[in-house]
Amino acid sequence: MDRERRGSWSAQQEQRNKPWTSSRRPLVDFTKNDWQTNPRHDQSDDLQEPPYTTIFRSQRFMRHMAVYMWLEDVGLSYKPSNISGGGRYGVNVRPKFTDMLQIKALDKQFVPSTGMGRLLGEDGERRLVVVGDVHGCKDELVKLLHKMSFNPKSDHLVLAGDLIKKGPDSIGVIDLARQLKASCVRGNHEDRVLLAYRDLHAKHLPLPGPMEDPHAMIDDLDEELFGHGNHKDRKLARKLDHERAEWLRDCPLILNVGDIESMGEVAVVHAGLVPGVDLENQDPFNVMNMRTIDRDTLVPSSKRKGVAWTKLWKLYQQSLPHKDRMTVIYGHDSHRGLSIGPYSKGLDSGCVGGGRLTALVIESGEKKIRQEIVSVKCKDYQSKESKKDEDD
Ligand SMILES: [Mn+2]
Repeated sequence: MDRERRGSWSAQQEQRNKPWTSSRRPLVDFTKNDWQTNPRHDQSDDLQEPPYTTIFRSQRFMRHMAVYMWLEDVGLSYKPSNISGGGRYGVNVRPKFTDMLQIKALDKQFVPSTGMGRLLGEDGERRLVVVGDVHGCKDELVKLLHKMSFNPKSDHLVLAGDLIKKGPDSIGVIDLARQLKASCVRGNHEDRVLLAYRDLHAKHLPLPGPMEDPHAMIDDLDEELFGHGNHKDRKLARKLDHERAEWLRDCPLILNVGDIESMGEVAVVHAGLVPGVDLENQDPFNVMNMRTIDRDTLVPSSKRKGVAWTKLWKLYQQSLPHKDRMTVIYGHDSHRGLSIGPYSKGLDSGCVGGGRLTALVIESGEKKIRQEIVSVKCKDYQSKESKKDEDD
């Protein structure tokens, strides 16, 4: 079918009158676009082809192509200048979330510092300890803190999201974190469990899912087939009491640690940040789920395949003056595992699946800040099946 006939309204009607089963065309073909019906769009102008052959033959074009292909080759096709000035990517028009805290600033007393005036702890230098995805592995968290002789009076613990789910003792991890007065950020698993918690305690139940009897009683939420969320999220949500749920809800999306010498401004998030977008405007879904950024469109994605967001993050930071650079500490990507770069520190080393639980320890000092990685081996709490199915 030629282009004109395909786009014309009468052709669409004709197609529409046929039984839909006989049509092999995608549904999008049946929608009517403005350019198809509005005479303002003069098709003869819009569709006129530029003289491509002349462009292709020009020397300047050939030269640009050669440089572009070289940049592609060395992985530098990303142009930071595209996203300066407040940023354009990853900023969706979205509703304001009222039950989620976007940013929290870490109390100044916990920020590692240098110089004679720095605060000292009970047993010497103060430390900031950031731990990646604990996923309910309470024993391992205890072992890790023990290994670094963690002292809650001089050290401060930050959990980089996904404290809960998958592992044996999510409630125990929350309780330990509260007892240690730890800071935290919201991971994709906290987010889902909090949504399930909200649904469980809502005065009005959400509409039933497609697999559910619309007259089902509340007890049927036990059914694994219930159309909303995941039964594992609901199972944990049911175990949460009001105080624990409130504590989780208070974990911000982004913990702004502040300036640390030699690291610049430091932020802790669960999955990642989109380069060039202010912290206030970072999209919550991306912050909790992203792993890669599409090289062509610069759209962030939770997919594993593609360019790691940290690669573009690093290029972007290097394009900024030193004083404006930012380091992100994150978790979420157990497939990449421990991943320490100059501007990003990835700490999810797959504890719950039999990997390690890892901490980045940042220590104050008279002359300089010290950074150290400490980790412990974990038991394997996951079946082969759930390793394949589950998200980080
Ligand atoms: Mn995660």
